[in-house]
Amino acid sequence: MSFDLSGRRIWVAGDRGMVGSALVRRLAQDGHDVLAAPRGTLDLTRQAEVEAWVAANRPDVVVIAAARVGGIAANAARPVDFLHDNLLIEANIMAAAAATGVAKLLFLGSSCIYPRLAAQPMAEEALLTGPLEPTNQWYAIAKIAGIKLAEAYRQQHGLDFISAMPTNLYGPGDNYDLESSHVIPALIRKAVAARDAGDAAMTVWGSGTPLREFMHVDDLADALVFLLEHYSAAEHINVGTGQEVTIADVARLIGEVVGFAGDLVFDTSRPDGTPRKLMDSSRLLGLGWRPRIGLREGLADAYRAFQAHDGVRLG
Ligand code: GFB
Repeated sequence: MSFDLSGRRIWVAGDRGMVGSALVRRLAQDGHDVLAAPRGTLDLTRQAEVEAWVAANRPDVVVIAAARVGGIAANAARPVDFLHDNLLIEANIMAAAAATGVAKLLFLGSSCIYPRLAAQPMAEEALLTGPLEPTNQWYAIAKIAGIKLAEAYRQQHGLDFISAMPTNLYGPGDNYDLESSHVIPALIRKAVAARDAGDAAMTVWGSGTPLREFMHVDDLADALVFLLEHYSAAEHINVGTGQEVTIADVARLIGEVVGFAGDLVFDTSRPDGTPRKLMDSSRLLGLGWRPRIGLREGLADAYRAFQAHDGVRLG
């Protein structure tokens, strides 16, 4: 299938976030303009505001890149925000998009939708086959509801709503707040601080043994454009690199990238989360898409963005 984005009115909800801004950059490379609500003018958790904005701006294509997101500690600290706000954001946007009759909608989930102990690598069929990882179950339940809601709109109203499940992401525009961020921005910031202070060691949460699959957000943005153009099916589709690394190894690599040669100290009072989270992205690869940015190169770019304060949020 081929869907032409040229001349479409494209709305990237969440265009100021790490994923949304990367997608806007990628769409601009192909010459596409995107609609954007001026900062502070649209609260996506308010149904009436979302309906009014969509009715006034009449997008043809909608990407739901807006979400309450955060790392392992933020998920544990703010379960209501992660469940309630994400349910409202996705439900409001899909309802408004359906009411105005968009040609295509792409919903974004996360690899944490899969069961904690799912067989690895995790294929799309692993959804709802077992219990979730407790540290991010609130976010996962909201994202599973979003996948099912998109599927329901396809089934009941015949709309071209699709869902993509990215693996763990990092890159320019990330959140670097040490308590609420994901692991890569936290460790870049900690490694830079330890290097500058001449510290002998830096602290890494948990045991260092969990495995994660990381993707640079520019690769994700490229995959999302590919999916808008080439994917139309009820089933969600995984977006990963197929490469996994332990937290200890990614911490060492970050040390190398930023020039911190000290030791790692593992703080096991902090949670590990799910032991392993590798996605099976063979469905996407089978359609012909490939990631391009290796982990070392991607980390160097994230460090560059951090140093340049390029979209960096320090909390
Ligand atoms: O990236 P992260 O917070 O999220 O943590 P998850 C990944 C791993 O890195 C965990 C360890 O084992 C952490 O204990 N880690 C080590 C650290 N040092 C640090 C640190 O300084 N900060 C952080 N944050 N982690 C998230 C979910 O799970 O993944 C979200 O909570 C979402 O809902 C996201 O799905 C993609 O990979 O464990």
